[in-house]
Amino acid sequence: MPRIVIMLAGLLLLFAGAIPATATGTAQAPRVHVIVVDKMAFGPMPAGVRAGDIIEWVNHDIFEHSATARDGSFDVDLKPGASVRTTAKPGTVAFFCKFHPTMQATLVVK
Ligand SMILES: [Cu+2]
Repeated sequence: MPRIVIMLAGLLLLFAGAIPATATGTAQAPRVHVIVVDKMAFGPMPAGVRAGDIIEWVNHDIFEHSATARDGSFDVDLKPGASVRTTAKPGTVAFFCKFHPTMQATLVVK
């Protein structure tokens, strides 16, 4: 009898801990979004990026590139084959490559 009471109490504690995180959605872990740079262009922009998520910039080209925000919020140098991680800040940010200014894209972070 005491054993089953302890088990039930344990189950209740488990559920009590789990419900607030899933119900409010505030405890979501940061996600990683990959942006590939290849053939002198930024690949498709990830959808659903939230503030605090990780952006992983991956350069598949044989040239050095950068991802340089026009508002100065990030400036990532990408050697050939390199990958660099940054943390997403909220906003809509246009960015370009310092070495090839015609390479441009816009990242949306909610
Ligand atoms: Cu470039």
